[in-house]
Amino acid sequence: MKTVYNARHAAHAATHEFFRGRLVPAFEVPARADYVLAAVQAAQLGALLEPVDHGLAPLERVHAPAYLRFVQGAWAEWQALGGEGDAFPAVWPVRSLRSDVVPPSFAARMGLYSMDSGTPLTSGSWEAAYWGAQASLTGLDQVLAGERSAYVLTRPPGHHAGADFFGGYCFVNNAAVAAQAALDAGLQRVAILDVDYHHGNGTQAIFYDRADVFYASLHGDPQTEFPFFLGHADETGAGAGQGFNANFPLPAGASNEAWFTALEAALERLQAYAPELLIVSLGVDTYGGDPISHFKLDRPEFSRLGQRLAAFGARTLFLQEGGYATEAIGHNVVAVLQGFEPRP
Ligand code: Q9C
Ligand code: ZN
Repeated sequence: MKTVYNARHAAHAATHEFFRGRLVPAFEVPARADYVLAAVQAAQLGALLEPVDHGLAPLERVHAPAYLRFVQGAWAEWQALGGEGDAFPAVWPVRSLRSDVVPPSFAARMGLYSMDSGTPLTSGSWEAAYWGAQASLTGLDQVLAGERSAYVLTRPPGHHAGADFFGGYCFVNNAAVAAQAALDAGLQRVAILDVDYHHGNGTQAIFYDRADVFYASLHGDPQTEFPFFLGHADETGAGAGQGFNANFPLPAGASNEAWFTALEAALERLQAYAPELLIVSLGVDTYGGDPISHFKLDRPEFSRLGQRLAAFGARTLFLQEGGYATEAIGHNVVAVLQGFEPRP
């Protein structure tokens, strides 16, 4: 399996994030991708490709152009204001406040275009996220050209980013960009299977009223887990998209048996949909040793996941999402990919 590696991921390097009233060392760090790259190379998984630039247009198919422009210029604005550390939002247009007027104040726009205070915006956030989307499009090109599968190694992750907001460590929704590009290339049914520990609220919302992208997700129950405000089982799609969204929330601490039972239920729905392409939002924060998540998967389970996805039989594009047990995520990701495509 070929890997498209976004080397510019390292431009996004947050030092700290807020946690229980303190700034703590950031969880979503460049070393994550370094460890995955080392593991992919050690396993001799296949060729490493660089991202090919497809421009801004494919990002604008799923994100509001004004939002993308904001993220692109945010660091310069923050610097001009005298911001010293990474940039964080401080105010949000919640219920009873207006979000239909866009004040020129940076603080106002930082809040308008974000969902949480846990996502530091740094000097290189845009560069890293832009090239992550390009890497995703490059991986899609490989699969559309006949590869059975491809893996996109990038960060920051994407699945929490909505059409016009960042959050959950995500700025550009790579899975959504790739899914839309696949449709624009002529496909008619694309499925996204999100196995990250967290519900991919951005991906769900982007395709919620559409039938051409089926979104299925297994995740920690939003009653107790981030992103809290989306990911419940009764979210089944709206309008033309009714029936094309399927959530499988599991309690924190769920057993591996429960996780694989939910995986079967999700795959059953996807099989009925018969997608021409399967995009896997591959977060490995489902790992038992993950510092911010509460499932219990380990190497054998990641390998079993890869095997099961191979048996599903679709052309498959794997996109890297979360996973914060930094030194372990390379082995966990490689277990999935080698389970999918055992070495000859
Ligand atoms: N101190 C992804 O896995 N906040 N995002 C956690 C921990 C948000 C995770 C707080 C976690 C977002 C792509
Ligand atoms: Zn996650």
